[in-house]
Amino acid sequence: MCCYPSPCSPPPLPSKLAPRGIGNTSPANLVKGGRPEVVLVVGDGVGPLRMYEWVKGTWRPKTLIEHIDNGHSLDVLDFNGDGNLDIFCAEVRLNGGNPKARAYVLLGDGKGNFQTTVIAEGFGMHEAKMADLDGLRSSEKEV
Ligand SMILES: [Ca+2]
Ligand SMILES: [Ca+2]
Repeated sequence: MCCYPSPCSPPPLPSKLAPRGIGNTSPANLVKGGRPEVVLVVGDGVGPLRMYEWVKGTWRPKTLIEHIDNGHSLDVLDFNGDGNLDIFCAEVRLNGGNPKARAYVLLGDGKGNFQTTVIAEGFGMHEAKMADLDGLRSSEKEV
């Protein structure tokens, strides 16, 4: 298992790769093997949800969702219990802004590919996390 900082951890992302505004970050081994990947989303602003993979000495970006509006919630866990890490991301709906705020679950295949599902729309979340509330290895939404 690699944890930053350690000899097997890649260096921090260059600031030019980070999204503008206050962003949420989640490092995790979304592509099995190798070093952990980093998932970034803009917290205060509009921008993409991206995963960065360390490949041949550089961070390779992959856009997972092009448009996220104030993505204040970001979490990585195995949502469906298949052994591959998944991503949860949700937008803010503050004071009536962003009336179609969405929450997403991206089911990973352990190879860097994801199946994206909108699990809620018009229901804003702030700093929401996913948790297994019943111990059955499936995650329920905790807000
Ligand atoms: Ca990896
Ligand atoms: Ca999974």
